[in-house]
Amino acid sequence: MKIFSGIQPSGDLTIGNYIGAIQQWVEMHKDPSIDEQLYCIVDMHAITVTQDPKELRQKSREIAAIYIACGIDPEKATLFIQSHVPAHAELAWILNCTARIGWMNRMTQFKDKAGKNKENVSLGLYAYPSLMAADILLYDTTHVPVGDDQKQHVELARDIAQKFNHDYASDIFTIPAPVLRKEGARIMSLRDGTKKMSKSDPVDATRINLLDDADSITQKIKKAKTDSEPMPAKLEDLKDRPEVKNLVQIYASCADISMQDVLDKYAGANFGTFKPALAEVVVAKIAPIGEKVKELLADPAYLDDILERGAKKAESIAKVKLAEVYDAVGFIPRKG
Ligand code: ATP
Ligand code: LTN
Repeated sequence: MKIFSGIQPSGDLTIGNYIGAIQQWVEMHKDPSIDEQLYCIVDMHAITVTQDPKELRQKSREIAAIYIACGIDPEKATLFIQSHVPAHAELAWILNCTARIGWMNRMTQFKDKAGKNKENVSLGLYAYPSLMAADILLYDTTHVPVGDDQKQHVELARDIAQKFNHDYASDIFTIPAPVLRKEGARIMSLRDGTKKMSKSDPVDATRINLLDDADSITQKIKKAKTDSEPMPAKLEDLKDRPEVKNLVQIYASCADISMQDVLDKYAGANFGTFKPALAEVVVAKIAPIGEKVKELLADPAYLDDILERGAKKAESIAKVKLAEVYDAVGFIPRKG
């Protein structure tokens, strides 16, 4: 098994990114059937919407620190910055020529992000899924652990890989599969249980940031939308209570128990009891991450060294795959 995943260095990482993506990656460290794990900081994806260059640089290092603070071991996984390995952009161009416009038009994330502004967003935002396919396909990735919102993009990467292999009568690309958590693949906004919690939401109160302090976490949970019923006893009773379901989900993930375990503990309780208990488990999980990130950011040379080693390792794999692709499409190799 080969694993690849990534996060954009845009905005502050949320507990949704942690539960949906990073927590899965950390758990994968224990799986002996995994041969290779690569976790990328996808800065080239981030510039598909406007970014402040200074902030982008700072966030890219911060994400590296967050990966490590959350438990990703740089000795077990390759951590690197996407723009350090040019093969990603190079393969993305080739895949732009394999992917079909009709496939891109089906991507719901583009529709959501472009909204009514479709004519005025960047071409990069539209082409983004083929860059993501390049990220995945360069490394013979078999499994891509992501949150629910990225499933469609991984499925598109499969379609692109299959079409390329077919068009060039080759088996150059391994066909990847998305890996989603059974519970927690989609953490919702604290203010609207039908909307994904997102680091680019303009309202900070909708999310818990991984670098929030204990006070703001407690305040945000206190003000999170709920309803006037007490906590239910059965999972099916959460069906029409998306906000409550989301809080139970967050509790379960942070305390490492099932959602049913949470209900067994709090059935019949009101939110005056449940919310402070939830804040406590979230703070216990998140606060140490913030502390560790601060320590790591105080030593940029250490982080840069890990990222440089990661880029070298990633490049050595990516280069070989890109050369196979160039050969298959009919590009003449350079003499020297
Ligand atoms: P944005 O809203 O700015 O697009 P994002 O919060 O969705 O950002 P990404 O960089 O797009 O963050 O996502 C990184 C990873 O985190 C992906 O695997 C994505 O599926 C996962 N993820 C993001 N938000 C959530 C969420 N609310 N619940 C579960 N997983 C999530
Ligand atoms: N598009 C993803 C980030 C991403 C990614 C990837 C995830 C870019 N390349 C490759 C998994 C594999 C997002 O979360 N917005």
